[in-house]
Amino acid sequence: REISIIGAPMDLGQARRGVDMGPSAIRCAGLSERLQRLGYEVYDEGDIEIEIRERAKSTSSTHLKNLEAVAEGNQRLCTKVQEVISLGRFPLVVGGDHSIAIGTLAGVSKRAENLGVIWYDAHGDLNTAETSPSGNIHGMPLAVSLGMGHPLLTNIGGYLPKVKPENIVIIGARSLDIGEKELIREKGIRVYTMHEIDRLGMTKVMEEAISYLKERTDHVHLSLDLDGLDPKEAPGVGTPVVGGISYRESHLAMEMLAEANFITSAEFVEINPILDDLNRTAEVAVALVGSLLGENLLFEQKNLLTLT
Ligand code: DIR
Ligand code: MN
Ligand code: MN
Ligand code: MN
Repeated sequence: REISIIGAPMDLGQARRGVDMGPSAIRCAGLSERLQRLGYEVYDEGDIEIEIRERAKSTSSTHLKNLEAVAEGNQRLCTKVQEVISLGRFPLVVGGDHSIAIGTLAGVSKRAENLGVIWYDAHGDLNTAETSPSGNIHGMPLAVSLGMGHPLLTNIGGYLPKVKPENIVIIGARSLDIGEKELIREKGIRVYTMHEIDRLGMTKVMEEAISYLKERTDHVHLSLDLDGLDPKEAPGVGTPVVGGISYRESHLAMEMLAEANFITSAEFVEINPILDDLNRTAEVAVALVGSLLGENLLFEQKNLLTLT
């Protein structure tokens, strides 16, 4: 019943300025008030220290951008997430670019041998140093969590891998690089692309995803990249891709996850307020957090989720 908000103002995993202001934008959109209104006890842990871009050049010979600073920030995030978990609180991480999932997953997966992961994203984030077309680490966190990638990233938390391929479900994919497609096939990762969402409908997609994970685990992390939604509804993201998941489909997905009552940690990432239309994308994120944690349109408060 206790939630810790952890801000991760990371912008070093990608090229565009402003995504480090995401945690602030989400707080402005009323995140902790929204959760308090639902009846949770909310602790804002403040922000993890992240190096500023001007000081974060890569020193080693790698094309991975800002490698050392991304790794250091993620190690700090991992430690903070573990501390929050040891206090019995639900870690709710707000970004920052998606490279922070490396630290979040390092922090949450130690307690669960079979952590499930829902990756709600337009992208697969399954690139490695070899396959990445950009050198941007925000395109790599899911591969890193599988134990693939630069050792400075895969060894965060001091163990690897963090997740098994059969415990991952990707939802909303519509922009996958060649190496990512190969990895998906090779590892047998379950992916619901926009094609499956159009064809089956979000209800069926979520029913399948939930029963697939329920058979395997009772601890599931939600990693939600706001670019999974359509840019018409969530414009404040660095790498928008047309043809995305709608606002209502996303609420439905969150409400079904609330009913499944197996989400034990979550992160909302890639909100970039300087690319946004006012603070709309952060407001969407806060509304989705509400649905994920049991908000109901007809009642002031529904049953609180167990969260542990
Ligand atoms: C692309 C973009 N696949 C890359 N990835 C993004 O750079 O690896 N992930 N935008 O969210
Ligand atoms: Mn992503
Ligand atoms: Mn994405
Ligand atoms: Mn438990």
